[in-house]
Amino acid sequence: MSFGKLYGLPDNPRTISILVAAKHNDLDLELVKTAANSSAEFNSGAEFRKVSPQGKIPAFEGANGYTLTEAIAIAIYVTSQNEKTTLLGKTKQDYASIVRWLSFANGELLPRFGGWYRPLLGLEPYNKKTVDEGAKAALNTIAVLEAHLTANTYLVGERITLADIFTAALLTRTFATVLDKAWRSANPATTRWYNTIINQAAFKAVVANPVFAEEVIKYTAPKKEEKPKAAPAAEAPKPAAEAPKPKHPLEALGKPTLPIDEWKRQYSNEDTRTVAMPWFWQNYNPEEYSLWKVDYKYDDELKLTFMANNLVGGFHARLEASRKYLFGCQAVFGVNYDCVIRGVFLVRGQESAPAFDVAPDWESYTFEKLDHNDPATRKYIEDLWAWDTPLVIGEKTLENVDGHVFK
Ligand SMILES: N[C@@H](CCC(=O)N[C@@H](CS)C(=O)NCC(=O)O)C(=O)O
Repeated sequence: MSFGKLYGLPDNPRTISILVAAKHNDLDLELVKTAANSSAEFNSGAEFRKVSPQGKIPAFEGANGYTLTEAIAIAIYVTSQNEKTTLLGKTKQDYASIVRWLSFANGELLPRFGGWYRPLLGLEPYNKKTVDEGAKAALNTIAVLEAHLTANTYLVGERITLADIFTAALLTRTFATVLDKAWRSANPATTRWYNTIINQAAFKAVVANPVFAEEVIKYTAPKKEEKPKAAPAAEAPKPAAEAPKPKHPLEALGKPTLPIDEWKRQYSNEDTRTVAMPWFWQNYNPEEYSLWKVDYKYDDELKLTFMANNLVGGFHARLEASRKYLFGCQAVFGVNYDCVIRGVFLVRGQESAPAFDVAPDWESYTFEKLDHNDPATRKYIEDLWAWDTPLVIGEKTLENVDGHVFK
């Protein structure tokens, strides 16, 4: 029987730390995939807020009703379920030192490295000066680890403890993005230690293919963000305030008999397979709407699944101007270095371009109109919208790792 639910994401470092600790104890935790975004719909909901008052992950809900937030607290709680665990040290001093490293990893290392890689990943606004300063602060902080591990095999005592598991887990994204080859050869002690920890069976069971960045990942500005060259003063355009607000081309189609918001409500509030989809097929009017398979053109270039997911999130954010005319899901299927982005959208009207060309990166996707009368196509649409089915491409079965709903 499951010990409880862990709300989090499979590639979220804090979530990983708890899953590995649980694995060490052979404790079964049910991972409930929950966005790392306290304003997301599920995170803001009253039910989740009972478990996680700030709407953050990770959050724990025991089978016995006990709830807990804060990664350190959850990791200790899960580890201490095994009375004989060695992961919490032998003495009071060991235990205090373990808590010291948990706190250092969670409160010093992770936020500083996040300040470096999050803007590079597009998760926070990019500003070169801030990122450079973030990098410096992060590297100064991890120097503490390198010094300690030059003199010690593990963080506390002579064997692996929760301090090692937790700190290594919190560094998974850091090694995947900014602690590149050059840094690793200049910091052999941390690199040796990290390799030892991630190669433990319990760690491998959670992170099968840990990623090592060859070079620090690069920030690439979304196309439309590039500022146009300054026009000569004489030709300066009129201030935007004077220009009339352009109408969306799909406004010309008038009001549909099925308001898209009604469908979005069904989708959000009802079980997708048993209630929402039957409702959709009953109410779908192909004269007012069309259905589209929307796939990423450059799957071969995708590397880490969370970066692919980030790409989808950015695309959806840039579709904002068409929110009244679109609904859809796009998901990342596969594993790091072998993943694809697939999606299905409901679009007002019979063309895809008017709804999608509000996003500068829409040309990175292919748009194929779907025939809703075909049973296999219907199943594909349902699978993509229900999030519960892996994608089969040829001989390969790719699991649904993450994604975004545009609604
Ligand atoms: N102090 C908390 C921090 C939790 C936290 O910030 N979680 C992030 C993901 S790692 C999150 O849910 N962020 C969403 C948000 O702040 O909106 C802990 O140690 O568990």
